[in-house]
Amino acid sequence: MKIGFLAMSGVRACDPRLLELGLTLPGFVSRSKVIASLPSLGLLYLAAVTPEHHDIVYHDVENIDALPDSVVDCDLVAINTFSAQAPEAYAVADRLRESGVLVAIGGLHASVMPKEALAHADFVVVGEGENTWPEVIRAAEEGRRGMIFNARNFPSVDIDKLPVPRFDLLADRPYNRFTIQTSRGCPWCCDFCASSVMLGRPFRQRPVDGIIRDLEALMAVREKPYLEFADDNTFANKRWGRELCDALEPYGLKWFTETDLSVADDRELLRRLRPAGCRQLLVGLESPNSQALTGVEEKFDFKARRVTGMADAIRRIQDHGVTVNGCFVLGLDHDTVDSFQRIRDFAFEVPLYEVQITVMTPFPGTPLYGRLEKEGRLLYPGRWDRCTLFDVNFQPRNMSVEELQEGLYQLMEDLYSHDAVRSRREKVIKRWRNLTSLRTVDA
Ligand code: B12
Ligand code: SF4
Repeated sequence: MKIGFLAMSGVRACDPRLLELGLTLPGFVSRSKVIASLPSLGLLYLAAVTPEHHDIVYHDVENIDALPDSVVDCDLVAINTFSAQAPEAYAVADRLRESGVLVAIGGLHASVMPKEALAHADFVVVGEGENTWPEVIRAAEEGRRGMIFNARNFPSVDIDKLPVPRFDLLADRPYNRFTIQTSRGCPWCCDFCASSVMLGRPFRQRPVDGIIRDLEALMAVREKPYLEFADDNTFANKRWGRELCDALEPYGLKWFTETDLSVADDRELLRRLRPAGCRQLLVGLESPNSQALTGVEEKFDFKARRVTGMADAIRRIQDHGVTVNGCFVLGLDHDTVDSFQRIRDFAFEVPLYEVQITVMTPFPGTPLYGRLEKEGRLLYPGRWDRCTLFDVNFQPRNMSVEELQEGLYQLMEDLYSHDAVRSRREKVIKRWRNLTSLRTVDA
């Protein structure tokens, strides 16, 4: 069979004002451009477990009206879904099926809405795909259709034995960044988290030599790739994190990843990050107000407990030559209209080199979604295209929808304007110039 792997690229937002703002705000646009050009690692893993006798093609599309012929003439096409692009994924799937192509849909959204997805596909996969995908192919070959495969009914994916993602399929593609995965899931349990609650139980880290094997495979395709780790929380385990840094250092690459604030507790790990190539850590701070965070992380109230000392922890990380991209969620249940000002002040006072603000988003399948649904606070149930992290989809508890939207616009202008970005960054660099070890380095 000829098998296609189809990823949707690009960032999404429905609100036209946001799109308009995004086009003019450099801090926002530069990050959007970067992330819009990442390949789909999930599909590259599926390609890697596809039996060798099949022909395979990988494509990503931003404009779903322009499907390449090499996809349309496939026998079977695998499509990945995030909630925000699920309607587009379904539209593409419908079109492919009309042309006689078999379609398999998987990924985060299909994993929580499998019946919905099955209306647009011949096969739907719930959960991780490495062990289920070969079965889907077999079913396609045997003429079976209309099936939901649940990874729970297959042996669980052994993270120590992940195949090398098929980076070779990207050889002629214009990506500027590439993802590698070092771990799956996260030890924490935030009620709004759409990734680790669905696919990440339990939290698993890969052996370091497996990560290096993948890196070398990637470097055979792109000599000096800029890496983003497609992880939820890379440095949850500090000892393993130090080992990973030691192994990465000789490659002289630059990379970015996501982790929690506890990375700042381990000075030895901090010392190894920059030499290993780490240039930025994205950290979910969510709010500078511990009351707003109470209960958000459901196991140990980890996030609320980290608010004291948050600013110092960020400075400690940045003082090791690694910038912090601090992420804040707007519209938490304890947030009021005053919360926007607190975030703005915090970002400039620390200062944070980079800031990301998103709106609290009830993704289907999360505890947050269930709670807001019960409380009758979902404004657009089923409008998955609005699950962008930027569009307001729920009734906030302590402000109106309009106040939340206005707060987002204003904060975007305040944090992402040329002057704001330059001022925060210059302060970080100035601090570096006073540190002997960082006197000559750049971000
Ligand atoms: C890298 C990344 C991106 C890249 C994606 C590149 C690409 N073309 O795929 C970029 C930067 C483009 C991106 C964009 C967006 N992202 Co993003 N992103 C991630 C991140 C950090 C890692 C994803 C990843 O590579 N995972 C590793 C791979 C191995 O896992 P996987 O993709 O889930 O695939 C496995 C299974 O799902 C399954 N599978 C997947 N597809 C299929 C298909 C078939 C047929 C089968 C059998 C199996 C299968 O098998 C795979 C292997 O086990 C996640 C966080 C996370 N941990 O998932 C957020 C995340 C997926 N992103 C998110 C969001 C909200 C977005 C945006 C909507 C933001 C925006 N406003 O634009 C956009 C969506 C735009 C779009 N194009 O769809 C949310 C999605 C929540 C949800 N339920 O939808 C996440 C979970 C972040 C978060 N915590 O909120 N993102
Ligand atoms: S810390 Fe981040 S990745 Fe981990 S559960 Fe919370 S939101 Fe998800």
